[in-house]
Amino acid sequence: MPSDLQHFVDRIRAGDVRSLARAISTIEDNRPESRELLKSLFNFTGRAQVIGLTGAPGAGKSTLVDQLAREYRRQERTVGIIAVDPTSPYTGGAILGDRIRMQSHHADAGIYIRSMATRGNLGGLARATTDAATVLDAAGKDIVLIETVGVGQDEIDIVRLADVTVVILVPGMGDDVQTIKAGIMEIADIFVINKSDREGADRVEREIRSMQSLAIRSDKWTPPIIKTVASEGRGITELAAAIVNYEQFLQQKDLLLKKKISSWRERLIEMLRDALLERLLGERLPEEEIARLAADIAEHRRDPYSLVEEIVGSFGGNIHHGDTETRRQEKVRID
Ligand SMILES: Nc1nc2c(ncn2[C@@H]2O[C@H](COP(=O)(O)OP(=O)(O)OP(=O)(O)O)[C@@H](O)[C@H]2O)c(=O)[nH]1
Ligand SMILES: [Mg+2]
Repeated sequence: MPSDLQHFVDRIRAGDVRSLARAISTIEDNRPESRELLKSLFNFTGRAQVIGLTGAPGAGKSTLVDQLAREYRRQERTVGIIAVDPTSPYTGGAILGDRIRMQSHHADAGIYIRSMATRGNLGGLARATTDAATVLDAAGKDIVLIETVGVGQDEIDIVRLADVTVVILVPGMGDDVQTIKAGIMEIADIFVINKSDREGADRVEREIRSMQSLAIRSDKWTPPIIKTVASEGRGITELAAAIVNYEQFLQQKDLLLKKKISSWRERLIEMLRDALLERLLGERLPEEEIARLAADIAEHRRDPYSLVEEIVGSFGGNIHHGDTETRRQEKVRID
């Protein structure tokens, strides 16, 4: 390993705040050096407990994350927080509020807070967030909390990769449970009804219960429902205890490793898809070629089904050093 990379890795492992910031920016921008970095960091990961928290805009996620972080600090555990910026513009004010609220931890070296920009490239967000969690894990954070707004598939993908997924609902949003995307209800290991100081918390609880009675999870876990008032710090110890319970359940049943294997399976497929596509587009099919093929299809000179078969079929093992002869043959096959 080059000595500057070694030094960078050492700084990150020591939890140096500026190195963490730089590492995550490199990942966020998907710069090539981020891969070398992640390769070196991977050996030092696998210790942190990653907790994903998701819910509708304004549900109180940041307030809850903030309180949970306090709770973990009381238990003398170090915490990394990744707040994935919501894309919806109307939550802009709340984000600013987050930053100010979260400043209260600023003096505490045991907490590192980072927000991830969506950068308009949603596909890369799940990758960037999980890789950022890897960095915080390598930095020795005991707990990594990831906050996302549960509005899109990408956000669901992010929290699904966490060890524990907390779905936050609030009372008073009409037929809340029914209108919340089915996908987000299914990923909950723990439900939180935040803003339980408001009317209707019991009704939300009943709705979750009736929904749960319809679908039994394959691991037989029944997600508990925890009522919180995050703004007053109520219900936070109960939530922390529910997280411990779930962890213990996973351990007893030997499910933690299974869960990790299944999420790595998904991540691996995603990484392969990205890498193969990048290579395919970069080496074989430049933008003009894609445009030309697309025009061929649009004008019915070619059918897309055989085209894809041909391209994928030609994408063999000689990607690295495909000689001109092979390339020419492949070109003939494609044209
Ligand atoms: N009444 C009440 N208000 C709360 C509670 N928890 C949070 N809030 C308030 O709800 C508002 C939104 O809280 P946030 O923590 O910013 O919510 P969020 O889900 O992170 O919001 P986005 O990140 O913008 O989606 C703030 O004004 C909080 O003070 C609660 O338990 N009860
Ligand atoms: Mg927030």
